[in-house]
Amino acid sequence: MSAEDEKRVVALIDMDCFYVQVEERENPGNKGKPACVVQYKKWKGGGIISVNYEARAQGVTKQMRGDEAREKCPDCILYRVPEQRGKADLTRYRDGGKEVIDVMCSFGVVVERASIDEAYIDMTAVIDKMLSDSTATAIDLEELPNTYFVGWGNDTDDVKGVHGWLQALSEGNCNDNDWKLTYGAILVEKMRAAVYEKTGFRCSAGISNNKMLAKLACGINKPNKQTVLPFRSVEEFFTTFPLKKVRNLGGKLGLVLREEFHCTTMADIVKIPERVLQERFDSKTGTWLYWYARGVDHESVSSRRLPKSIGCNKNFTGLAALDSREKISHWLEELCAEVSERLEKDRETNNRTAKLLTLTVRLEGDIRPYSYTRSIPLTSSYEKMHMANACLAVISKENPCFKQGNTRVPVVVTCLGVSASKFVDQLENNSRIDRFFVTKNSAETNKEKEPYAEQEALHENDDLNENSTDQEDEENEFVETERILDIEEESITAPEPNTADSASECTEAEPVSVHREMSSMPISNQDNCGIVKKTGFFASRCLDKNTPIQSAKESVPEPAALKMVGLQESFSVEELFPDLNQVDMDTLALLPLHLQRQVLQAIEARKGSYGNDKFVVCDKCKQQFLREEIEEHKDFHLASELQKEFSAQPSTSSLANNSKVQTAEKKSSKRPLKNQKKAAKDSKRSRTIDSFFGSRP
Ligand code: TTP
Repeated sequence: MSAEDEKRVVALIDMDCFYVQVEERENPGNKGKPACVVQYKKWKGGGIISVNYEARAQGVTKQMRGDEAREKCPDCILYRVPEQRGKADLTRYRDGGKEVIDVMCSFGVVVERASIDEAYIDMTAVIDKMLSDSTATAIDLEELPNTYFVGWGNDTDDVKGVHGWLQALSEGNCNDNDWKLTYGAILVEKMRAAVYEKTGFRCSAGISNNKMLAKLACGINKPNKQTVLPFRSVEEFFTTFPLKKVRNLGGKLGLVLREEFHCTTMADIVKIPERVLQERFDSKTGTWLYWYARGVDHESVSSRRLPKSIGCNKNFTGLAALDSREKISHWLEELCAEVSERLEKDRETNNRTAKLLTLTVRLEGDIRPYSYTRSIPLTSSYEKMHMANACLAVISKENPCFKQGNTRVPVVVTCLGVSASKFVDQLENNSRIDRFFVTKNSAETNKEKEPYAEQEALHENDDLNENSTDQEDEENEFVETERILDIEEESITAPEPNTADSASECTEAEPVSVHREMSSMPISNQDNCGIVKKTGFFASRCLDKNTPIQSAKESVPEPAALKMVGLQESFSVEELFPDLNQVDMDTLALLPLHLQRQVLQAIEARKGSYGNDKFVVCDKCKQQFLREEIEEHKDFHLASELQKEFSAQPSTSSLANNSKVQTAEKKSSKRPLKNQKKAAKDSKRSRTIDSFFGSRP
């Protein structure tokens, strides 16, 4: 490990028996008594998902059912996870987790929420400041009341190792990193005390130089304790530490190491040459693993206090498996109703909007189960039926029986998951169009101001997890465990430090898993699903359908002073115009030419997808119109002709308006945006007059 690796001070803070603590806070009279939280109750008292330490002392474990817990410990209190819409309602646990995060954030450290009850903390800046201010002097033993030092304890007078450690510090037998970790430990003691004082919850922590070591250290001493893992103790510690308990090595990568290389501890991996690891995996993963086995992990703690995704899932085992379109549709609605509610609350509280919906489906398959994940762009509407219908459309597309209009599903669904992610700042989202029209300088400034963009790219399936105990559930029993977790990547590659992205990242434990990038169905554009079309920013600006679709050539040329921000790639035509049937031509004219062309092409393509008989060409203006709109449109021509006959003034056609716009623009090129808006307004006004005539042939 280089000095670079010792620069950071990182902690993982994990709540002790979290769900039980949340329940105990609601029922203070029960504190100190053995208790568990169970999910669902029909079969054998429900599945246990959290056990307090009093119950653990009496032999109760998470692997048991409620009834077994009572057999072991008759006094054991069984709290049940509340239910809503036939599934677990985790609101009170989520809210509890958020309270804890708020306390941590008040310490000025970088906080990355990793799951419902865990967060990584990077304290480097705060500690460096303490050390440079020389406020760091002698350390009092009382400042570390619950701290353990790995590799420094003994079985007799210094179990925690704190005496030995502090003595080494006072004798100068230490380096900068040792001081940093010690001050980190003091800070974490304070944070944990504050969490208890403000929320009433106890937690444990691990303190070291990186995420992997901090996580590992956290599990060593629980509950209500914290453990420092100094880098100098890592080598020895790894000689016995099982690799399957190490973050990122619990999945397939760990399996290969165990089965092919016969590694059981981290020290076993150290014996494998880097070249061999590179050959078996790939060059990047091999090198990463080589260093990881030596305690080196460069993954940074990214500032994130809000979850990267909001979602829920439900298992349907045995006879409860979904074997008809109706059942699937019903449960999609239930799941989407929950997600929708939580998204609305999130939008209100955190001023952000999700842009992607990820559907995960597990099927029972002919030979073995398999699952797939599909992503659907999400417009600003969180309406549950929009989402449910879009998901159903995806499932219908995947399932040939649905395509044939068959109501029976040949492959039954055993798990459904719906999760929204890719959050963007609400204000930013509302003014997406404005971002097309900024001057070059402000475009650059905007870019600098977008720390969110990086966070948007992150995606974590923290809501989608299922417990293996589900397999043993009885027929007709809907048993599930829903949990917000820092799910480990299952692929056999080195994890990308903080660049984990995309909805296709969804981790699936099933043998066959199909991942595809984006579905081609924007959520607000799925006519076959009966989705309300007027959604998104442009909905409020939609004009009457009589507006003929003009060619890009006729619209306002791109003013030289207006530059596209380097963000255009992130806007799809669907995002800009969720309903291509109702494109506002004034607004379209304000876009750069190449985008206008894209939109017009999309409109053309859309017409094609309707089938030719849906459209007819007006013999007067040669524009295409929906069949049902053509009569109304002909009235428009009739009215215009009448108007011409009665008036000596030239017609107020849209072409005339466009030329007005161009003239106005030439006159005052200094304020092109204002002029364009004004021109657009004029155009709108005159079209209203035309529409008036149009309605009176
Ligand atoms: P854990 O951190 O694994 O467990 P815990 O907090 O109950 O106990 P401790 O950390 O002290 O050992 O899980 C955090 C919460 O996640 C837990 O309180 C309940 C929930 N959970 C599930 O919903 N399903 C599960 O399968 C598990 C293991 C936990």
